[in-house]
Amino acid sequence: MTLPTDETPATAEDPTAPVRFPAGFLWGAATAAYQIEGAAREDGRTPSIWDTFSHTPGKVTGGDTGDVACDHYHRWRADVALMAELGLGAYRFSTSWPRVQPGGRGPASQRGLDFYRALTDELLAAGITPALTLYHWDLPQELEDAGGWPARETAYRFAEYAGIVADALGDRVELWTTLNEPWCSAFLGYGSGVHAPGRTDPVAALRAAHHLNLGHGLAVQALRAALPARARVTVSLNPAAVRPRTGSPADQDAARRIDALATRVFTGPMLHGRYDEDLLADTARVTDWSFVRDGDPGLAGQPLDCLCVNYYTPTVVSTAPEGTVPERRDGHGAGAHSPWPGADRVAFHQLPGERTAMGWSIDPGGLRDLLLRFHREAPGTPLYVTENGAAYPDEPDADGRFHDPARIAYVHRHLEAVHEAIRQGADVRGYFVWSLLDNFEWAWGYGKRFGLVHVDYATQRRTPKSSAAWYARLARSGTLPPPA
Ligand code: IFM
Repeated sequence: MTLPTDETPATAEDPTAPVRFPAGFLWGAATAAYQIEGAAREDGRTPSIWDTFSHTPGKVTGGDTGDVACDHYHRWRADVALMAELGLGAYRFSTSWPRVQPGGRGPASQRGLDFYRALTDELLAAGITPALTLYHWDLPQELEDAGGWPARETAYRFAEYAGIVADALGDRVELWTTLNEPWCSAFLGYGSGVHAPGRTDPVAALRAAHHLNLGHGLAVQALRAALPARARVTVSLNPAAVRPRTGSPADQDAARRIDALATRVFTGPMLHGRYDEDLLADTARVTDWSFVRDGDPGLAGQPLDCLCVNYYTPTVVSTAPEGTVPERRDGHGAGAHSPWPGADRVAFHQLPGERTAMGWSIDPGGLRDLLLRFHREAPGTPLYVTENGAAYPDEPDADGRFHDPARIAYVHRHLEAVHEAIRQGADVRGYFVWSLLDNFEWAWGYGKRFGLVHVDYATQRRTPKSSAAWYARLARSGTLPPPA
């Protein structure tokens, strides 16, 4: 009999074997500027749409804002030290557009750029690879006042900002992401209105989606012009793992329509330089798409060095009768305004079984399927999981420690799914847990905790949870132990 060794790759048939990830696999954690930085009015930073939105009564649970958040703007050095203790190989963060380019036009703020220079230098000194996202939802308010993402001009402004950041940090950052989850920016920001800027106009949502695609393409061009050849340029999408509730043709058609609006509206232009005919037909009664100019989809389809997937929960759909109240796909339940223009007769469902504190059902197979889909759609392109994680209530024990076995189990199961995708041929190069720290969870405020590290917002004390120690062991060994 041959006993498995540490070198033996785990197989689907042998669930007890340790799961070993490829050499060089990047183990990271992710955050975003508005969710952690605070210092909202310091050093020349001007308001973003999230400052305006969070200060509007009724928009964010508890009236929470990102004014202080995790105070990372002042505590970044200690936070990097914490990352080093956790043995992280990489740290994904975003630059705040209104901190770098106040008002979204004109000259850069040297103080803003200095902050990110110091942060990236500290990361590099600690042996942690910086992974920079240019846009994680904090559009300068002035650009929203001028029309926001539904306006074509915003795409050009975004490319200018991308060039500014690349000029300043191109010598020290290799991994560059243009947009984070443009679906949320377009459809939650301008469709259902549960995210900033809170508009509820289906045409604006589709216009925003197009200008995010265009802005991505223009930004890739600006990055290529400014960055050294070794830099890698990518985008972080949150494609939906859509499951029809039954095999009926009607449910399958509901799944097709949601797949078009959740995923192909971005992967069409970005990967293939086109909008799919069925998407255009499904949305024809909302808009004729005349805001798309000749050549735009091709411009959006710039070659990318890798592709990034963010995944939390599956999207289970069925067809529904006319007048069904639409789902918002953000844990906020049903609402008056749909983030799905042209797909109103669709009902959304959770899977039976366990859910996270967001109310999201757990289906690691969705992550595997999305990685394999991107592997098929963009053959030869390396893939990263740039967000995956879970919110849980995380109460301290009598000694003030945070035990979070449910989060460990969640990440464990999703990493098994990543490994399964690798086994089936996907070239997955890294995984970033969401999130390093508990932080401002958008319309949910501070009530939802995703961090490996607990943050006491009254004192800003950071306390690593047991998931942090577990993840640190994983990052050091590259091997997922059998489930506890
Ligand atoms: O906190 C967010 C993050 O900003 C974007 N992706 C999903 C996370 C959890 O909701």
